[in-house]
Amino acid sequence: MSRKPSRSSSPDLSGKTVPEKITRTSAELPEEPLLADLLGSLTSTVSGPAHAPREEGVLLPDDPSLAQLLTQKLGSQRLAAAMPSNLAKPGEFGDGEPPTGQAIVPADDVVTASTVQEEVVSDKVGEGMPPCATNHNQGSLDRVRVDSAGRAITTNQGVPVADNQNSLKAGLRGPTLLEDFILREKITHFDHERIPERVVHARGSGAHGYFECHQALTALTRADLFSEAGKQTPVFVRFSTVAGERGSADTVRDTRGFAVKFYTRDGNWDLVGNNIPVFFIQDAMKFPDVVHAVKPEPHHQMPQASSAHDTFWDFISLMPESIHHTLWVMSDRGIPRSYRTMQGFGVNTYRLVNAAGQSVFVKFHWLPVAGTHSLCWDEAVKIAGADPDFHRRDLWEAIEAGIYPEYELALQTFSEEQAEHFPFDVLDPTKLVPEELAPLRKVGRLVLDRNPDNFFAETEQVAFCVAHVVPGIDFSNDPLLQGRIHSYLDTQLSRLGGPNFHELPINSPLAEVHNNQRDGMHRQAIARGRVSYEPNSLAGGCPFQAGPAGFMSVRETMNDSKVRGKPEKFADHFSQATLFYRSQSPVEQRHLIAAFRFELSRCTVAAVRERVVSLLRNVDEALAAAVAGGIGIELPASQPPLVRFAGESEVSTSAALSLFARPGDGALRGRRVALLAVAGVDGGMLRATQSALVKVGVAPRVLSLRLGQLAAANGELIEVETTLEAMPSVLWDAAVIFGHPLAAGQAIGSGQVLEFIRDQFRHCKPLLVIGQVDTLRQALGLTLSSQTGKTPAGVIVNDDPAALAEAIEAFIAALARHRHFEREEDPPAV
Ligand code: HDE
Repeated sequence: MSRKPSRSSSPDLSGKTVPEKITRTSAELPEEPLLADLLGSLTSTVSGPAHAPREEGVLLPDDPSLAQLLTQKLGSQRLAAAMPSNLAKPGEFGDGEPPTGQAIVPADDVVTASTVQEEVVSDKVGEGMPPCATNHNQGSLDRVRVDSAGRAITTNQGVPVADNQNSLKAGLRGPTLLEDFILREKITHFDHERIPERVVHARGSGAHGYFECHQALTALTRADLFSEAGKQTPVFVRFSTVAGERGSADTVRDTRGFAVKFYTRDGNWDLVGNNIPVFFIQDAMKFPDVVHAVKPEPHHQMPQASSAHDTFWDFISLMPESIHHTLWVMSDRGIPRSYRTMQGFGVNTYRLVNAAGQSVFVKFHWLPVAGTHSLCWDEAVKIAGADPDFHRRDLWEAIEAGIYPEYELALQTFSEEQAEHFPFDVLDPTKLVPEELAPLRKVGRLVLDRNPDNFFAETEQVAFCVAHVVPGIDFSNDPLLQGRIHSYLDTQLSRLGGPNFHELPINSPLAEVHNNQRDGMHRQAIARGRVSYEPNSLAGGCPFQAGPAGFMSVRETMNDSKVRGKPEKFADHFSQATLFYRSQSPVEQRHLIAAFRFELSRCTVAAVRERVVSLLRNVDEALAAAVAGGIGIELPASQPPLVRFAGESEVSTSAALSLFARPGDGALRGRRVALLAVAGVDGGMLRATQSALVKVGVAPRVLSLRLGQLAAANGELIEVETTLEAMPSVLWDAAVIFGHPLAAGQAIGSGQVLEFIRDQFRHCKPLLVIGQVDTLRQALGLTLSSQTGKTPAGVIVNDDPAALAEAIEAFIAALARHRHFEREEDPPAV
């Protein structure tokens, strides 16, 4: 039996050395004449030959177990004696910094062991005494990853299963026996495979990645992840919709969740944000109401994942503070093209705190490097049928293909004094801070470069919690944020079945976890020793209070009455809604109006529809008039606004609020382009187009009516990669149409081809028509000509093989613009 060397110092939570003044070892303490007493007490607890007679004095017995026991008992006495009082106690009073706790390292590791038989080694109990001061229940996910290559099936007890096809029966045609523990274990586990889905944000997709800090931000924050340029911190990100159930479609109109878990050296920080910078409500008290209003109506559980129903608009129209967020959801932000192309926002105001305890307010922003791009509503609806996993698939496929989604983290920081001069309250989550008042500062980048191994174990079981902050990040008094601090931890208790969800591998921090919390459902950590309280002397005071090295809340003077109410500035519900609407381009405004028209057309109660319009009159008269016209009603009187602040620093339009303000880096990686062809296609032109697109990072796929091979005009056989049935128009960003054979042959008569071309056109996607413009004319009923200049925006026609390269170049430029809304019509002619 070999002993491991004792520790010489005790690491604190972040691996730093504990300040010398509080680290003493009991070996340095004066010897005390306790052995004789000890041996006396041993004889009452230990039987066997090692009973040392009292008079034999202090010699350690030959029996190693007894020697261990003696060392433990003696060491324990000394450890306890080394702490004659609780030196930290006086520091608990007054409002100074919390003192660092006392920590005394025992002379021997066995002193704090649960059992002196810890030295016993086995495959199960391990290699004997563990390296102390560590929590082995944490670490990379490698420790729990399972692979069954070359393995036989076993039960959960590891018993090999001889027959995984048949249950145990009394005769081949007889009843199944209760004795069949293998069948019962398998079925029982299956019966319990589901856990409650999230109350909100049930539908989501996740990925691993890292955050890399651009420059040290130590003047602003002591948060470890911002401590030096180039520092990388592992992250897990989950994107989600809000209203729909776990199996609902991705492309519904909704706010999107953008939750990031940073596994920092000082513990986990969860930045649980959305793709919209403001929220519906101003106080946590109203969250259950807004969620109940938007969720399917309780009597018939309809509609799924949609706000287009009476209860939602009833609530919104009575809650004017919600109109700003509602405008954002009705804009194209509510139907993003991809998780890779949407912004993220922390929404609530937080604080950054530096090592000196000084703090500034901060708003967090995620800026997608690929730019902000959205879908068209008609397209989003059709995608929900064609591929309900559209966003999940896009994220997964992009990462698998090495096209790593990337976002810049930008901060808006401002002091309390600056905030006081803003015409809105920064504690009001229905307000944003215009970039004109506080510019964005890019401080790092988030890269998602690894798909999860297992959706349930990672994406479903990940538990984000607004209360997970680290030293250097703190809360503001935003009443919504304050409520969130409670809600997230609370919800995990029922969703993940108890208080130990932090031990699930995806949730466990990389930073060391040491505390006296014990037991509970599904406990995994095996805490060593008999001490589970603080202060203690029997474990040398450990784990001890970290003092100023730990998380310290920003010191804030409070001198006010206990009240329920809102600050006055919270009453301005419309200034920023107006700012948002007026900052949208005409195209975006059109889309927004159409979204209101659609949603309200689905409302069955006329008074609710009218009330929404009466609210919109306070935002913008033209908007209200357009929506009223869209649903066929007269303009109702406007709702009386409470107040409207138009302070000097308020901005009337903010370019950054338009989706078009951030087109991205123009890279085409990850765009889906269809090469629509039928037999007889010009093989040379198809190949030339294909390779030109591959060169710019697009993976074009040959699309036709049926799978198999196409015989090109030059005799070449071209593999069809997918079909119009499997991947209709809405699943592509752009298309190249090889016109001649389509026009000449039977294919153009196919409704699917016509529909494909029509939808590509209607959704304003780039189109390259090679060979025969008649194809388009037939499909769209439009007169097109490359010569007469009548070609609509984003449509490139090429009927001259010599000019193919030029046409492809123009198509690539059109693709980089994503959509060509100049050709959009409402209602659509095509
Ligand atoms: Fe959440 N929210 N929320 N929320 N939220 C949850 O926590 C809640 C709010 C957000 O991918 C729940 O684990 C309250 C704002 C995201 O797992 C729950 C209030 C913002 C996610 C909860 C809010 C969010 C959640 C449900 C008002 C944008 C999904 C399941 C006081 C900044 C995280 C869960 C994931 C999830 C409560 C308002 C974002 C019930 C009480 C504002 C992205 O705890």
